[in-house]
Amino acid sequence: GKLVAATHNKGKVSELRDLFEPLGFIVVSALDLDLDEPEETESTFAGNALLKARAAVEATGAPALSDDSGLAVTALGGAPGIYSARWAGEPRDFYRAMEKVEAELKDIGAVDRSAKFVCALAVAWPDGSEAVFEGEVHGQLVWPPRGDRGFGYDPMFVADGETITFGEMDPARKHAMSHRAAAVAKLKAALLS
Ligand code: ITT
Repeated sequence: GKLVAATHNKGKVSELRDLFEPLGFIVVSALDLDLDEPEETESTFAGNALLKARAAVEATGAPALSDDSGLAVTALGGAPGIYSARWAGEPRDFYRAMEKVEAELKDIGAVDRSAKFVCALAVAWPDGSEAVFEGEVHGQLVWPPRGDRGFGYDPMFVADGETITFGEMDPARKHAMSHRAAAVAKLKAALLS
């Protein structure tokens, strides 16, 4: 069936397509449909994901899938967290956002460079039912950033057990280990149970 990817982020649309089309869904994005972007007023990834999925169901009448995600840096108390997109400013410049992470780590003389990506995936159906699933991937931040694949903070993130950044990694490999993949695995398990 048709599934609306309730996101305006091209990197997410392409990852959600890769992850859901093999399951038989036709993924149409909020960009394709020119949907309004709801204001993210909740204080958690899960809350914002549900808010975006509900808004897309209301606008389209079709089932919707949303993704709220971000980078949580241990030494920065979990920042930028739910504000990860906003740290890039307007128009979005993720090099600047990565520089800001690095500058804040430098300011506090952080030795701990651990971080995690978090992804909350929400599904909402026209009958009002909904569900949300969270996934994480832990790693270390490197400077300078490396690689031009992926999106967002990928060029400064090396997942535990890896030597290259998500920005250098083959997308299929990133999809097999990412926070988004972990959330998708939970979602699949729930939908198929
Ligand atoms: P939508 O709300 O329209 O989905 P957005 O980009 O505003 O798009 P978020 O509010 O969830 O989405 O912000 C997520 C940010 O976290 C995203 O812009 C990236 O900077 C970062 N992020 C999330 N997943 C990532 C990934 O797999 N790799 C790198 N950065 C990621």
